[in-house]
Amino acid sequence: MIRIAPDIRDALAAGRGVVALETTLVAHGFPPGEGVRVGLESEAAVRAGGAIPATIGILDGEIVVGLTEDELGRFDVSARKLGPRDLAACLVQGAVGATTVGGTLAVCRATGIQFMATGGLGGVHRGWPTPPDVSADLDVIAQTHALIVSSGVKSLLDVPATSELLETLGIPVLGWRTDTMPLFYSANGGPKVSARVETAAEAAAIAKSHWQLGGGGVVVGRPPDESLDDVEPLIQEALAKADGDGIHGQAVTPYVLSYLHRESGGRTLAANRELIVGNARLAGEIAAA
Ligand code: PSU
Ligand code: MN
Repeated sequence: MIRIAPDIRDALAAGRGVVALETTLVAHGFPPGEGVRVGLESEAAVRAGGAIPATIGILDGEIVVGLTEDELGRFDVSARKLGPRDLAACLVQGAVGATTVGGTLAVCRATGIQFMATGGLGGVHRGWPTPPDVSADLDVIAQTHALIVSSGVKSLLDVPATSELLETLGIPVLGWRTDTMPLFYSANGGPKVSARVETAAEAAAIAKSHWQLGGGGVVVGRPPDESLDDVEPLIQEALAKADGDGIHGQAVTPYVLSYLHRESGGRTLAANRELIVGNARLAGEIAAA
């Protein structure tokens, strides 16, 4: 079911750092064409950090670990968005499938990949329990021996509730040179992290001892280099619009992200691209450490 590119297979066998990258943000997080560029820049950033990138998605009935540039080009808006529940149906039905954080980590678990980078984690959607929409990302993170670098939880969600749930699930949230969880586009105002880290070696050592103690996923929250602190009113507008347009479930996040990219005059798009590439670089450094 799984095809692993030779360089990744060799790196895993030799115990070198491999960083998984997802394809949902490529297919559904950016305007057409832009997502592929972000994916390729992320791969280069992982290499610059000292590790091997492994971009993951489903093509032609196979889970591909280490997509080529041509293959990555097939991940457009027509791709299915794959949470962990969606992998098997996509494989059997031969569809193009873009993995979320949860879908990607399910593949990490099957292949022994221990590191991943993304933009923002899924979590508890605002308004819980109507609807009772909690991203499958959280459950898979709790169950997987992997360290995920993100800019915290996407701020279109209920971040304080997600932070509580991360604690309940026993998931450490390490602040990268910060005491608070980054708020995706913004560095400021998030809930407290469980511990602050200053170096890649420190983050790697904490993950290693967490795993030796039988723990699962570890989140490293890296604040965006340039903080956008005025996006909240736009987020509220976007969520109201999504509700009015009858957008639910898996479609909410892509709808809101593209609304923000459009209505902010491209500011959130630039911020999102930069934070994803920066997270990939840091994940490469931690994986190498
Ligand atoms: N980070 C981004 N853009 C994205 C995502 C993360 O900057 O589009 C994706 C990830 O794939 C994550 C998903 O798993 O959003 C969460 O979607 P949901 O809230 O529907 O579970
Ligand atoms: Mn959901």
